[in-house]
Formats: sequence, C-alpha cells, structure tokens
Amino acid sequence: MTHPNSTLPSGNAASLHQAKTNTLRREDSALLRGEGCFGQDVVIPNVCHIAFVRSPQAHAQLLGIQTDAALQIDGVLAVLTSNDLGQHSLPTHNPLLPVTQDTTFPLLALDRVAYVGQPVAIVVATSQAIAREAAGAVTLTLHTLPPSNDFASEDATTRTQHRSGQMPTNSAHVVEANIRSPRVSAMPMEPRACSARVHGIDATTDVESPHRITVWLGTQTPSRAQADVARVLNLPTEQVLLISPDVGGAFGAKASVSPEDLLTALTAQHLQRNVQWLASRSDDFVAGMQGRGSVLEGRLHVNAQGLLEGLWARLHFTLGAWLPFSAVVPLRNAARILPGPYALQHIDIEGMATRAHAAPVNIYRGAGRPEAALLMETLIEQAARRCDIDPVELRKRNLIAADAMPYTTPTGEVLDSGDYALALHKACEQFAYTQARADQTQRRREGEMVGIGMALYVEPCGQGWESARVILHEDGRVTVASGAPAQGQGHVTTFAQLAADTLGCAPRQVEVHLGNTELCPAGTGALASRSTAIGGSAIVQACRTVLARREGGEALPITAEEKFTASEAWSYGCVIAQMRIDVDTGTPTIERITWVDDAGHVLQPQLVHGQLIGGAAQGLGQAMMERLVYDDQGQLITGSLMDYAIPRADTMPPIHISSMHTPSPNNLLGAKGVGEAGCIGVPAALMNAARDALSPLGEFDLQLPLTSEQLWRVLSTHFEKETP
Ligand code: SMO
Repeated sequence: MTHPNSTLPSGNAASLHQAKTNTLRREDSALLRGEGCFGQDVVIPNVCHIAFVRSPQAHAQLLGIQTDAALQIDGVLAVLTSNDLGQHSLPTHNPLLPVTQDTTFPLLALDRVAYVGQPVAIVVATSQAIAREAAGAVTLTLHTLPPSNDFASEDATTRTQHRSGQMPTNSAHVVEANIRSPRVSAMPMEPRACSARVHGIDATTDVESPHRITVWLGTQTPSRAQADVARVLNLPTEQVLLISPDVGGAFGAKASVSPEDLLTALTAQHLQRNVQWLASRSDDFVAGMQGRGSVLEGRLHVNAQGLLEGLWARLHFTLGAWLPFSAVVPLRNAARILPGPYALQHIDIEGMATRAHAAPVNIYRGAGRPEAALLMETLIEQAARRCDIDPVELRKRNLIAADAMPYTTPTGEVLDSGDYALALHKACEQFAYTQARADQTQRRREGEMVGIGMALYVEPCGQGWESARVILHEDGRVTVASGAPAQGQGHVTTFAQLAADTLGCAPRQVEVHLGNTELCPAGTGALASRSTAIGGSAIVQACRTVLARREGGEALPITAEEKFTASEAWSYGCVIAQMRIDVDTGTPTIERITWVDDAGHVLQPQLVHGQLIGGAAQGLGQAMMERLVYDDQGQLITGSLMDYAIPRADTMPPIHISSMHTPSPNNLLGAKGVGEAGCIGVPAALMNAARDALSPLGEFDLQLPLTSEQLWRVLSTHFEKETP
C-alpha cells in the first residue's frame, strides 16, 4: 500500500498528471461480459409497466379519450389521463437566453395536442407487451388543426444578437451562404428508460429509507433530474433518490428530463406502485429529443488580399412544441462562436428560435458549434475561391495569432489559449496537402471528380461549476464521488487515475461513485465537454484538501468536498477531408480524413482518441446520411431505422488523428473538452470537400446530408444545361 501522505501536492498539473498510455478502462470488464446495468436492465420487485398513448396528429383539439377497450384487456391495471394525475407542467428552460413567450407545456395533454408522439394517456399493465398493446386500443377524439412547422415565427420564442463595428460597404468581395442543418436523431444504442420504486410499500426492506421514491433514469444531469422529479411529485428534493445507471449513449438527448420520465415517477406516486417505462426505438424517434434543425444565412466581406472585413449572419433555429431545459443553448452557442478561430472586427449576428408542431429539439453533440462551423467554413472556402487564393493561405492570413491569446472575440468570448495556425500547418503536413493538390489536378485531368475540404473549429467546453467529494479511509482506500455522471466516456477510469495521481496511491485503491444523488454531491452534470476540465479539477482540488489536512495531522478518515468553478476552456482543431464523387451516380466516397485536435492537457490518450473517433462517426452521419423529415401534416416520415440512415463500421473512412496539447489556464488540469470536436469539424470539412470536388463546374447550393441523390441531381442538372 502506498501511503498518500508520502506525496506532496504539486502546483504544476501538467507534470503531476503525466499522460498514461494503454490504461484499460475499468468499466469495460463488466460491460463486455454483459454485466452492466443499463436503464433497460433495471429490475425492481412487484413492478408494473407503462406505455404511452401518443398523439397521432401534430396539432389538434383533444375532445375525448376512450379507454374502455383498453381496460378490458387482460393485465391492464389502469389508464391514466390528466384528469387522474392532475395538471403538471414540464420544467422551465435554461435562462441563458431570455424566452419571451409563455412556453409552459403540460406533462400529459390537457385539451389539445401539439406534436405527433405527445403523451396523452398512460396505460398501466402487468407487462410491457400488454401495456403497449393496450395503448393501441385507446382511441382519441381529435379535432384537427393546421400544424405549423414554424409557429409564432413572427414572434420569436427567444433571440440573441451580437454587433460590433460597422459592416464595410465597399469590400472587394462579398460571399454568401445559406446552410440548412436538418434535424437528426441522437440514436443512442439504448432507447430511454425510467424506473421508479416507491418506498414504504415493503416495510421489511424499506423501513429505513430516507427517500420516498427511487428513480433510475439514464441522464447526463442527475441533480437537475432529481429536482425536476421532486417538483412534480411535490416532495423535498432530498426525498427523491435519482440513480443514473450505465447509459448506452446520451449525446445531449439525455441532458434534460422528458415528460415520459416525470410521468413514470408520477404514476408510481399516484398508484403507490413500482413502475417501469421502457422506450422503444420508435418512441425515441417520434418523441425523443431531436437535434439541430436550423437555417443559417451568412455574408462574409473580404478584401482583395483575402482579409476578412466583416461577417453578417442571421440564424434561425426551429425548436419543437416544448422547450427541454437546454433547448435555447444551440442558438446561443452558434451565435457566440460564429467567427470561430478567425480575427474579425466587424460583425452583425442575429439569431432567433421559434417553435413548431414537432418533437422537442435539445442540445445534440456540439449544440450549435457544428452549425456555426459549417456556415463559417463554407464562407471561408467560398471566399478563397472568389479571391483565387488557396484556402490554406486565406485561412493563415486571418487566424487569430497564438500570441494574441487570451483573445476577446467581437461576440465577447474569451479564447483562453491555442495556436490555430500551427494546427492548420500540422494538418497540412500530415495530409501532405501540396502533394494532394497536385494529385487532385492530375485526377481531374483524368476525368475524376475529387475534392479537398478543410475546416478549423473551436469547441468551447463548458463553464460554471462541478463538485467532488473525496474520502481517504483509514486503510488507505479512497472514495471519489463526482457530480458529473458518465454515459460511456470512461469517467470512472479517468477519475480514479486522477485521484490516485494526486494522492500518490494506486488507481485500484480508488473507488469512484457517479450518477447517484445519495452517494455523490450535487453537481451540474456531464455535458458541453466539461467533465474532465471542471469535474476533474474539482477532484484534484478535493484531493489536495485531503492531503493538506492529512499533513496537518488530522486523523483518518478525512472527507473533503469541493466545488470547482471555471471559465471556459476552448479546444480547437483542423480537419482535412478528401472526397471523390462518382461522376455518373453522384456517390460520394470519403477517401481519407486527417485531423489535428488540441484538447489541452490529456489524461487518458486512449479515451480521448475514442471520443474523437466517436464524434467523427456522428459528424460523418450528419454530413452524409442522417435526416429527420416531417411531412406537411407534421408526421415524421423517417421514424425507423429503415428510413433513417446512420453510419456503420463500413462507412468509416481512414481517419488519421494527431494531437496538440496547449494547456488551458482556466482549470487545474490544463484540460479542455474533447467529446464534441468530431461533430463540429468533420461535417464542415466534408461539406467543403464536396464543394471543392464540384468547383470546376461552379458553385452549388449543397446541403447536408450529402447524399448521392443530391449530388447526382446537381450533376445531372449541370450537365443537362451543358447539353445544347
Ligand atoms: S450536446 Mo452535450 O450533451 O452538451
């Protein structure tokens, strides 16, 4: 046993936390053996199952609910409506942007419905299968109203704006882009699930429980979910135990509670029965939290030397019928980070969000950052073509210099650190850019359509606070509890390593608790790529407190609890992609991707690599194939995996990643975020690669996803025009 007090805390995070290589993830042994406990694996005794009767229409008056047929099905225990459960509303939204409309929305429909999939009634049954079958036997009397895919557009739900300087009136070039990002589905491996156990029914086991209810919910924000459940159940927060078990992917879609989550808990309280809800893939498609959904218009003013003179942009995000907690975040992020890594003094950026008769939209991996990068990087490459300057050269002339850090952008953001030009240089070197351009020229001569596209991106990684509790026990064991849960990132491995390094013990001596409101201090949660930078710093701080008190002679066990508050750390990077487009069929082939990412100081290179690749796969999905489509009646017509394409192993191109490590001065670890980078940089680079491939033919209005159909239409229209 290594005694912790043999190691003094060091002020130099970078030297203390040397990157470890080939650390096996602690999580994996159980997960690979099927011994994990995901939301859908939670087993509670005497449970009854629920399924939701959902609105089949996007907008209608709700005139009646006929439950008789469902109640006659064997095994159906109850059908509950808002008459039974009372009127409850969904939690309010994040105040990061002011919302100017009344967005109060009922948990269960009252007298009208506002999206297909909206929960209208709850069927309670002895099995999941019976509950689902009986839900289909409930009929609704609806008076159809016209749905809007953009309601209240005259009167925005929320707005944001940034203005600085004067837009130039006499620029040599003004390039324009209109970028529409379709809605996408987060598509975790595990659909949502919520289980609620009521305490007090079984006095032999639960007599001592300080909790009235335990709720198992795969969530990125256990503390907020606990408070949301408590509010709806009208209980003191501490009487709700919220457990986020293993989570099979979240990506923002599990960051805010949904009506189904809260209704599961409410049904349990109402019936004083244990209740489980397991979403199907269809439930998640139709009523889970969707991502993206924006139209971004931009104009970039450039002088004859390719220097950026001004950026004008109008951003429009279309949200769903109700606002999840983080719904306003993508608009806010897109607007504030739009200039990206470029030095620009004159900006005029306005953004607004409206609502539609459609499923809710929330943050989704990147949360506004991908949209911003897509618009800015499309404009940059158009400017390069218009100025007839190589896109690398044009970028070099405009990047914020490393010695200008920390740099305050015209939107008021403070970029903490980084060397953007070096990232571009390294990426070009790894890609063999000069050679690649020569090869491209040759291949074009031979009739091939091949493009090289790049994107630089910034990834602001969360701000605010996270918590940690560290206990040093008498036998040398250490307990770490964090407010940041995990959804596959491997936080248990990282946090154990971090505490072991700081305390000077072996990682195996460290037990880590996450995602449990009883075992963990109240926290912010795992989102916006912030857990290592902020949550990790809280752990280091708590470990240092333990050491200081130990050195002061305090007897064991010692418990230290700390909150760490940080300003944002800004990751960044450069992606270069090469794409071939088949001239006859439009089929795009991504030949290779080279990527340089700077996530600051890295604790676990393998985990970082995994997150980058995962983000790239998700970004590639959005770029090449994913798209949720609603028809005029507000029906989702891509509501299954037969209609909605996602990337598979065989769609992944070779990706060459290398890293830079510019430490952030804004936290104890020098760490920055990494989870969202792939979703931000990859789609923009692929868009630019496709546009570059087509550029000998002209400029085209390409949009994501870059399907072979879209590319074929562009090509056939072009060649039709050519034919006399
Ligand atoms: S989109 Mo992330 O979970 O902040």
